[in-house]
Amino acid sequence: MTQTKKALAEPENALNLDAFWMPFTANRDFKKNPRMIESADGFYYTSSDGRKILDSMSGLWTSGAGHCHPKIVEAVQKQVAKLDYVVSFQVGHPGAFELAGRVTSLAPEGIDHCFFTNSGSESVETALKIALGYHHAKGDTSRTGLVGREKGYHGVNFGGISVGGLTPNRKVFNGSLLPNTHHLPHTHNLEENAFSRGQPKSGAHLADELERLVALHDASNIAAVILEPVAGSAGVLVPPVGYLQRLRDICDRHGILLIFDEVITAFGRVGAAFASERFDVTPDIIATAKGLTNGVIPMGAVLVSKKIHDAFMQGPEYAAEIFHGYTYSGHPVAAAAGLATLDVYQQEGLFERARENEKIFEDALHSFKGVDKVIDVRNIGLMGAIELEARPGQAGARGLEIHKQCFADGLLVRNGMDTLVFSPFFDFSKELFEKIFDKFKTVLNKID
Ligand code: PXG
Ligand code: PLP
Repeated sequence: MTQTKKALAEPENALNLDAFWMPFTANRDFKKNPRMIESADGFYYTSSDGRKILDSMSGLWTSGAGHCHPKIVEAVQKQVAKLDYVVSFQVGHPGAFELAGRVTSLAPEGIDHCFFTNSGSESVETALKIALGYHHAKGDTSRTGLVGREKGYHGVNFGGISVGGLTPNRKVFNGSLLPNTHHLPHTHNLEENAFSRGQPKSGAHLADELERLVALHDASNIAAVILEPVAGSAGVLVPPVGYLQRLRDICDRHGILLIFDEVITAFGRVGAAFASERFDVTPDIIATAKGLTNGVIPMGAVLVSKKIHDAFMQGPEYAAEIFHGYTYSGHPVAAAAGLATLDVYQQEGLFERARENEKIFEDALHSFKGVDKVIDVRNIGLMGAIELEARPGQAGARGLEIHKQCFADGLLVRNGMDTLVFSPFFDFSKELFEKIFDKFKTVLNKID
């Protein structure tokens, strides 16, 4: 080790900020004035300088049941002392099987099987590979095309950014994206739908763009369509009335699989176990992560229909049916966190609490209609966004400044460029909603 490297490893230099290259962060700006969190409890974080910070984002859409929930903490502590790790290739442990059963029992009718991953990005890659493998298993080997949507977010791996539609996440890698990927238009339309409460009225016809892609490429070359039922990262884009059903119908007509990326929307965020349930549209595959373990231990799950699973179950019984899996698929500590999380959701009636709180949240958000700089407000379940006009030539600057000022004032809000995104805890009280939006209003008035 060089002298400098040794010095960096000394405990007194633990707060050297240089080594950690932070993800999705303006690193140089952050490190000049770091916003550091030391601990969490319930709805609040505590910062390094000892201030309580109200979390308006439930982590990163992850922790709807509240931070450091004692039942989940206890389950994790017990499990890590009992069985820390075992691979899920050719051996197993009961927790993963139990969790797969519990998760699929919550899923829509016919979605009966569960493949474990460690993140949303891995769930997306897994879902896309299962879709391709399904058609291959049926002898439809030309069905390799994948259709995503503009403004879609499907994680950061190569498959996910290929079907994803957020330009900053794609542009540097544009020459290396998966071939044969196509995009539906997004549904964001301020002229027709600004300030919609819940599902916008206009836009179902945009699903028909899938027919155009089929006409151009032929259905025999298209494996699957993937989309978020409600786009989260793009700033809460709610599906227009009838849009998802129309996509389902077109997929059925042409033998195309429909994948819902429910990494954000599953496990209560839209007041139901899955957005598929809320919108009454059942896809063939559902990608999940985040709320599966309340964010406590990284874990994702891909849920698939019996039809898809069974198509793989052929060939000699001694052979693996899918050559895919992660070192940590079905990790025992993550599985324990998942089981405890599902218990908490059920015992505390948290999906119902999310549904009950939807109206309070909606009214609080829409009270910003008509406020200076606010150009749209949109919401469904406990997902909400307030979109601000960008400063001329400085897209994102106003949003970041608001995020920083809110943090200084004891509120964590997430900005995606100039859109402020809210994802409250399921069991919030009316007082806490008021607290968030009073603080936010004060900051909004302060920042030009
Ligand atoms: N799909 C969707 C729909 C997501 O929201 C992922 C996949 C990827 O999950 P992992 O666990 O690999 O990050 C996500 C993740 C934001 C934001 O600003 C949201 C996510 C990630 C980063 C930022 O809303 N969601
Ligand atoms: N890279 C190397 C060299 C590996 O050995 C492995 C797994 O064994 C991986 C990547 C994949 O890691 P994971 O299974 O955690 O996704």
